[in-house]
Amino acid sequence: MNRKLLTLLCLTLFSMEIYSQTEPNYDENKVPALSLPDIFISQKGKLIQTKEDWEGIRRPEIFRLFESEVYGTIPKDFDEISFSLANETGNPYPELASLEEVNITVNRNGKTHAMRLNLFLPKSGKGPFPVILLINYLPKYKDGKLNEEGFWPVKELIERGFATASFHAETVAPDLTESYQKGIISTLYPEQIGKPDGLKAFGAWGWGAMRAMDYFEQHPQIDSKKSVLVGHSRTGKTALWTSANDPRWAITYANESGCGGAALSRRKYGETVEAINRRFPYWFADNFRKYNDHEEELPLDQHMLPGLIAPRAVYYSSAREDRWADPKGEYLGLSLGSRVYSEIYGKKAEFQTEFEQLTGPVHLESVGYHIREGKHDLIWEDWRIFLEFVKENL
Ligand code: GTR
Repeated sequence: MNRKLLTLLCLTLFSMEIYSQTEPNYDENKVPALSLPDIFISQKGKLIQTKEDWEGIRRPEIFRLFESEVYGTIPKDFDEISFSLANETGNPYPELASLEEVNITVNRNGKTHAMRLNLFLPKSGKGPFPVILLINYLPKYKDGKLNEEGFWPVKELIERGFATASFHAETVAPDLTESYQKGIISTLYPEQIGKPDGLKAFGAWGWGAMRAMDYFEQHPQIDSKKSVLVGHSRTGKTALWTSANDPRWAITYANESGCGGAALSRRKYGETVEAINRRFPYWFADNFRKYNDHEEELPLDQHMLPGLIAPRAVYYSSAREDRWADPKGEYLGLSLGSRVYSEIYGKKAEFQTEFEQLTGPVHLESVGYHIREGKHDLIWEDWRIFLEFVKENL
């Protein structure tokens, strides 16, 4: 390569690097005027007003757009699944709950992957119990600890009559650019590698949640029809996409899921499509990178995601100081998306309050939201408010 060309290349790479490090926007005045794709106009221009047209035409279209342009495919097929119990970790709540450490083993085309699910079942009360699953993105806890109070408040959930389970996302697909394929992707679904809409880490974690549901469905002490899927931040995004793929979840809760989850991409407030794709190129489908700094070219936006879960219940929450996740964009995504609940399914799900005027949680029929003070985290306060919604909607 001649020197001139090399200098030009270096300059281009340098300016791309500078560009990618530009400060996030936190100024409402700099948020672009929103022009969002219409949830109720089909690709052929048909106005969608009935449940039949929604479920027969528009929902499948929107689902396919998210699958191909944002999250990638979650393959549903495998040859065999089996469950066995291990006994490796001490039960932190022996008085309150029994603990099942479940190895879920899945075979496909002669290859095997095993993941670990930890399930607590209440000792008091009569089952079958409703169940809450947390997709835990934190690495496996040291010293064999199973949970972290607040983040996964097992004791409080058990005391309220829930069975509750969790798995570490990394046991299905590592949360790292270099090794995310090392879980189920290279073992069970290698043909997905290299496809622009192939299985990536979010899809793999969602697949893990589906296998947990397979376990719940055959468990005599679990009422799998009363099931709640919970994720925080990156696994909040995952939970939403999982539930769009798998109708077995009665309630889906995404806490502070932000960009690529609850928040509208076109607002470009806080984390942007480009920022997330650069830092986490293995979370979303490769196709999603086409929209780096070109959000306006997306054939969808995140307000179309709740509609894929409807009429099953969906819940979002934000933290006031978590500007990176764009609380207002999360609220707008849900309030606009709730039109599927109200207009197609006839639920009382209209949001009446502007984001700036919110004074407390908004719990409607099958759709709910809260914002709390403080920083990006999943804490007991989030669970406590969310559980009120669960009580009303399960
Ligand atoms: C951030 C990322 C967010 C969010 C978060 C998390 O670094 O930019 O999209 O998912 O991680 O998972 O805690």
